[in-house]
Amino acid sequence: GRLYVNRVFHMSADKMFELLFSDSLFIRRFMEARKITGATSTPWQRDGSGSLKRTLKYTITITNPLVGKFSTATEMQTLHKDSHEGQNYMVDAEVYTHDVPYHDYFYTFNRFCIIRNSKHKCRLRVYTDVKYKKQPWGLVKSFITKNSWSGLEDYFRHLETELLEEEAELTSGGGDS
Ligand code: YK8
Repeated sequence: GRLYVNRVFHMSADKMFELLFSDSLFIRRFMEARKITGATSTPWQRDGSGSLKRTLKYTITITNPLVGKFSTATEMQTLHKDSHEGQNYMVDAEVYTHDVPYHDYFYTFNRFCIIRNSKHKCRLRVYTDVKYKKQPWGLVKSFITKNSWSGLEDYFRHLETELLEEEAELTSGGGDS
């Protein structure tokens, strides 16, 4: 896998979690900028092991010329039970893109770690991996992997940029940060 984001932000771990994993203005605007439409989400619900789970569905717009312009996607998120409010959060997300070529072979695994640094600082780490449900022919596999990495890199670089913007807005004028 790859580590796409690994940086300290001047905001609390709670704030970071709220920005990324609730129906925040931030995430709504970000989705709009990425042309991700029709997003629906189940509420966070506790499973047998004590973790919280939710399922998101949306349509993504794709810029890769090899692929159709849109794809529906399903994202299953797990907030691990040892995530302590105000401290650290770990969210695993499995993303299935249903309408891209070879969609039945692979999915994407994203792990978000939000680690409290101090009252007003946290570290965000996003680790990503392309996973295979069945083994494709070698050339196909490298084709999928290569095309997935480029799309993911673009996405997470953009997310990091927008988070830095948000951080700047939060720390300017706020006063008590
Ligand atoms: C989520 C992984 C692969 C896919 C795409 C497919 C290439 C198909 C390969 C063929 C277009 C928001 C990606 C990047 C679309 C976007 C997905 C996003 C960024 C040519 C063999 C959508 C996180 C996420 C996970 C997986 C990404 C797809 O929050 O290359």
